[in-house]
Amino acid sequence: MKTASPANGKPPSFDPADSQRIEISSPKEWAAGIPAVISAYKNVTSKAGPFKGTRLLSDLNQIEGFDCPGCAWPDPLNKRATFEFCENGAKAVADEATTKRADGAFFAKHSIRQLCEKSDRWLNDQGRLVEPMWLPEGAEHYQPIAWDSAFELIAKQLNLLDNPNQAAFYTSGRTGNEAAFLYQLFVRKFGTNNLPDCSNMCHESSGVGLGETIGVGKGTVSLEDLEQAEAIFVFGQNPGTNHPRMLGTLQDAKRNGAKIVAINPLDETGLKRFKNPQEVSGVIGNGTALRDLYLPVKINGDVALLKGLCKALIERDNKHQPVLDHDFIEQYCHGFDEFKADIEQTSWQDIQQGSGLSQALIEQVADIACGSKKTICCWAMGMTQHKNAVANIQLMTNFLMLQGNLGKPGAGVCPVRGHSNVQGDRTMGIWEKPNPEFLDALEQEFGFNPPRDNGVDAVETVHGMQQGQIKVLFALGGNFFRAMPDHQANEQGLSQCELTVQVSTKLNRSHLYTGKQALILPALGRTEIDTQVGGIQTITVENSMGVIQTSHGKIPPASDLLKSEVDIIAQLAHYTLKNDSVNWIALRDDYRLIRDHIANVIPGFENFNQRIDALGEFVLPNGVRDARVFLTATGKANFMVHSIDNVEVSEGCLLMMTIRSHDQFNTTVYTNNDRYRGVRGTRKVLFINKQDIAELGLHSGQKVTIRSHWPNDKASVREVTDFALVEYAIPRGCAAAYYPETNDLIPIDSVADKSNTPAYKSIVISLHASG
Ligand SMILES: Nc1nc2c(c(=O)[nH]1)N[C@H]1C(S)=C(S)[C@@H](COP(=O)(O)OP(=O)(O)OC[C@H]3O[C@@H](n4cnc5c(=O)[nH]c(N)nc54)[C@H](O)[C@@H]3O)O[C@H]1N2
Ligand SMILES: Nc1nc2c(c(=O)[nH]1)N[C@H]1C(S)=C(S)[C@@H](COP(=O)(O)OP(=O)(O)OC[C@H]3O[C@@H](n4cnc5c(=O)[nH]c(N)nc54)[C@H](O)[C@@H]3O)O[C@H]1N2
Ligand code: SF4
Ligand SMILES: [Mo]
Repeated sequence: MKTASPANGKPPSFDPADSQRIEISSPKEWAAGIPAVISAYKNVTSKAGPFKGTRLLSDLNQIEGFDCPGCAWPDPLNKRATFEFCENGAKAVADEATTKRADGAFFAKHSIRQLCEKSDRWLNDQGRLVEPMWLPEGAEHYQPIAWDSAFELIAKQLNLLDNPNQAAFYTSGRTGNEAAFLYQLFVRKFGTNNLPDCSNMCHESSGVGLGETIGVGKGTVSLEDLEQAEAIFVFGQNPGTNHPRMLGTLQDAKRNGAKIVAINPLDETGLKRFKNPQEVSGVIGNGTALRDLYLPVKINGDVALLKGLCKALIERDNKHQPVLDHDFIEQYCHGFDEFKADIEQTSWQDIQQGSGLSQALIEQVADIACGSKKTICCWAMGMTQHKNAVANIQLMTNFLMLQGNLGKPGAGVCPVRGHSNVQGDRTMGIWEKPNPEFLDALEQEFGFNPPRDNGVDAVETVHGMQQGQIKVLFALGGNFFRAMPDHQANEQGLSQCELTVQVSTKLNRSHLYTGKQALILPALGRTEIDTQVGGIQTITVENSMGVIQTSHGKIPPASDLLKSEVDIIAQLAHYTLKNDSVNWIALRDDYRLIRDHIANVIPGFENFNQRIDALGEFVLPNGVRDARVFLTATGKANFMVHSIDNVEVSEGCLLMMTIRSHDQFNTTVYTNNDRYRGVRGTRKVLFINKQDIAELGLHSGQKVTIRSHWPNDKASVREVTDFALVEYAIPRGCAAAYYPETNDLIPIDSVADKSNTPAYKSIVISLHASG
């Protein structure tokens, strides 16, 4: 029986020092400019030191440098500016290159119980993990362990299982292609498809939605397309914070005449005005106004809005205005008549009620769509983390199809990915539902029978652990415990596991909520030089637009004991799979050999090594983008019928979304500030409409308890306490708070239809005065 975790099963939500010094001011009217440059340099130089910090920034996103460990926004193809990074990329680099260390002495000093009391920010602030650590059953402290012993321990536990499906192998999206390919090969040779990943919490709804509609789960546009577009719709995305260099691309598009529409319950600063730090005018001038139109859609109101937008186009077309691309619909699409009939039957009243937007405003968006021959829809988590997220994605795609905006320059779908290699990990086969062609190719190349049954996704992993069906959780990066909803369900599941293993760079809460035994395996980060027997290694990643790029670590590793992710996986396989036909150690010694296998297995990677040797990057084929080929069941792009099923919010309740601040990377919290939204010193805030505050009999600044409501919830009460109300421009009935501190409010069963993504952005809450 493990006793280390705190008895109440609840991670402390916040810094004890938090909310002592709240400062609230108006949201900023422009993004980037000088404050972003200062913040970038301050971060790297203070954490990594002036010399190493400056060196790192000069290599960031350069062709011979390393790929930014931040988001998946692409770099310009075959050309780079001197400074090809943003403020938040610099923060991600600084966080990895920190000179602080969480070593054996640190763990000897702090028990698990004590560490559980610390905030996420404090944990991350302790610095890099530098030696393998082991938490024996019943122990209060992690203790150092030799690498060999760690591998032996894992191999023994894995081989003790009754069947391979009792283990699950999670991946976070920072893992490079070579490690990802090797990992899925090992997992499948071990005998399971249990490969949950952070995509399950992120763009899974995009993959599922696009797969059914256009036959490819990825975006269909390049940076050049965005620059050429005549209209760009940005749905449910906050690029000023989460993909900052996208603002530069939007600025280019705007200068070429594009109209930009922002669809978001919050009028996010980054989309208002951009001062490009790379331009003199961005430093001393007023910058560029980006969005032409802002639509304050209600949380979860996008299905209604999109149906309204399609209705406006169809109504105009019915009046013989040349609006729809009938040739495209005729030649390339399926299901138009049914779609059209459904849209015509949907009333403007339902559309207005469901979206919270007037018909007049939706007609204005339709004007922009009609004035454009090349339209792109971009989106991120505001669309994918709802119960009806797949409907969101499919209706966005259908809206584009009405005007033939797929598979032509300047037009298409653009899901903007999160982690720097989350898209590449999927391409490499990190997927619990692999397609048969991929498995066939794997079988052919490696001469084994890969398992054919689907494995578990992230939510199913928690269920599996709770039910005692999953006994080992191995995580390649990430912070599974903190990133997932419902800590109660998670802790219950994890504590029943025989073993949990985290391959990590920094300390986080997943190291504290563990199985009976736990291991921390410290890995090299993206910035660090990766030396193997065969010399210094290069890795590759795939950005959000299907471009494969190389990445070369530049600084010496934080410790001699660190291993690369490839090394860790290769040794894990070597120890676990006895007498295996694959020479794992040879693959570890020279990553080029892994790439040769990838070239043989995955379409689009032919001559992989040769191509990266020549140019350092190449573009993967994309049937929709390149030739309007739709690999769907009908062989065409499908129109999909969806009804407006808004989440039901009862009287006196609000619908809350969980969002990122400007100073965090997912569960890694850098500071308690959110510069653009005007919040300093605290993350314990709830953004809410002024009139809702008054109607609920509360007042601005007041501390409240937030309680969530879910039909037939297994937990008796889900609540977080002492949140300060911040009056904010947000539609009535809507509220917003930061992730991950509010993840406990979300039951594990609250998920998107079909994609099973946690509905992190549709939480029904009530507010209760504190004290
Ligand atoms: N600096 C930094 N960069 C990051 C990350 C980070 O944490 N920090 N995380 C990375 C990852 S993994 C990801 S997935 C991306 C996330 O990037 P984003 O998706 O931009 O991140 P979120 O903060 O979740 O923001 C979602 C946006 O959707 C809006 N929204 C919420 N609900 C709705 C809705 O119902 N409809 C509409 N139309 N909008 C809605 C919110 O107001 C918010 O602006 O960023 C990546 N990049
Ligand atoms: N409420 C709410 N919850 C959410 C979301 C939301 O919007 N709202 N968003 C969801 C989304 S989109 C995502 S993607 C998930 C994120 O889920 P994860 O990807 O699991 O979480 P991260 O916070 O990105 O993981 C951070 C940890 O990764 C490790 N790490 C960093 N770099 C490396 C590396 O190079 N190698 C290795 N091995 N480890 C490394 C560090 O130890 C660090 O502590 O969270 C999801 N959870
Ligand atoms: S936009 Fe994303 S990938 Fe580019 S520098 Fe910023 S954080 Fe890094
Ligand atoms: Mo993500």
